[in-house]
Amino acid sequence: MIEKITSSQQAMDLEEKYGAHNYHPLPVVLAKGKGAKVWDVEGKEYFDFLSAYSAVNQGHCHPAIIKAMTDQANRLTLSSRAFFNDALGVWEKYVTEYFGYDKVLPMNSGAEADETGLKLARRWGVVKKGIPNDKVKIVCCEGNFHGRTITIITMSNDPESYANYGPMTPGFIRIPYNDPAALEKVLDEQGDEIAGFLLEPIQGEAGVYVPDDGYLKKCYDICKKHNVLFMADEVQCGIARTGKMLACDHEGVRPDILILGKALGGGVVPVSAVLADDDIMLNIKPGEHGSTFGGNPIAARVSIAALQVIKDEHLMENADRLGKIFREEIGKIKSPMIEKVRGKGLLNAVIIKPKDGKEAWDVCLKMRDLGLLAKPTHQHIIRFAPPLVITEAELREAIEIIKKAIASFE
Ligand code: IF1
Repeated sequence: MIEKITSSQQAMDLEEKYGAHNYHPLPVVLAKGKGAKVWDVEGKEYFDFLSAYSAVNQGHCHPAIIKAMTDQANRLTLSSRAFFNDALGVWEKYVTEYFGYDKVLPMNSGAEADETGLKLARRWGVVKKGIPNDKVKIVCCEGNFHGRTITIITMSNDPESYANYGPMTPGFIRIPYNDPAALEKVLDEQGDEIAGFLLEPIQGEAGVYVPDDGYLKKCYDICKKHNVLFMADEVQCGIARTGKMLACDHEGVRPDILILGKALGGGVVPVSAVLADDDIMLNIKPGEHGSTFGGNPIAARVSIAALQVIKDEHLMENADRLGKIFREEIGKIKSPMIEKVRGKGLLNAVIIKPKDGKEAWDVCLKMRDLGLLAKPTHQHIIRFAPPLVITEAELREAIEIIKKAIASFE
């Protein structure tokens, strides 16, 4: 029997009883979304300040993206890569010109794109740099988040990600983030066996950790000196989120391997991708990598629309301008609970100092009651990342809600 949801509680009860308990969601049940707003089952309106972890940069149910999906869905949804289809090549040309690379490899989730990036780097290291196949290594960073597969959690130093999942994958070296000297040291010592350096230009899950100015460029130059690929995971901080098309653009760095996901599909269907030039991309030969849905016609058409919206609606500029207002206004809040606000563009976070036993989770519950949805990462940090289509008026209204929520704990 297919249940009809008539209350939020009913929906939460179903998930509790029948769903795996692999999340601890904020107690709110979304039923509708439009632009920067969402509504729950009872019709209460909220500002969405998570944007599905930056997958909904273009706003909920953007008409142009939905139209691209429905038009294609009524023609051909999936061909698999066993055959060609009349949408993938169009997307491949569009997206490689959009970001300036020779080739693109389409996947679905961000984790799959990161795994693909790791395979491309290792393959390049073995066949082009001449690293022995059983010795090839990748350098990654403390505090990273690149997804949830067993190889990816191997890179993690967060027990919530890696603990008790059995043996990890060999071939990874982790160094401190925001520390070019640490990269220089490991490449000086082991560079001959290192194929790539993988990092998030801004660490999202770690709590919107923005590295020092110049960090990306210094690391890029160190990688070039040691013939190591610079690999940027822009799954969360890419696609205009930080006020530039890519977070690497703030420093004029062009990654050798660019990893995209989330808003690449406009928050409508899963679309992820790896972009690279021929010298890296063409080392994977036909039949050596792929996925059932990777590059499907709906994903291709939706992604073109999703990327076009970013340009047509000047969402980079909007993110840059409104992000500055957000950090300035939140920075003015006089409260012992506000320890720090940090971020770039509309990827921001506020570090909450607990007060009288109340912490970030309680602030998020209060903001929910007042009509704004956000969620803590790592207990004391609240990430604030609204859709990039938010208007200045909506942003200022949302800031007032944040102020009111904080004031309620005074
Ligand atoms: C969860 C975190 C954010 C990502 C970066 C790759 C991926 C992600 C930089 C993998 C995904 C999501 C996953 C989701 C919650 C969310 C998250 F808290 F997990 F870490 F945003 F910070 N690279 N991040 O941020 O992409 O396979 O999920 O499509 O797993 O709880 P995915």
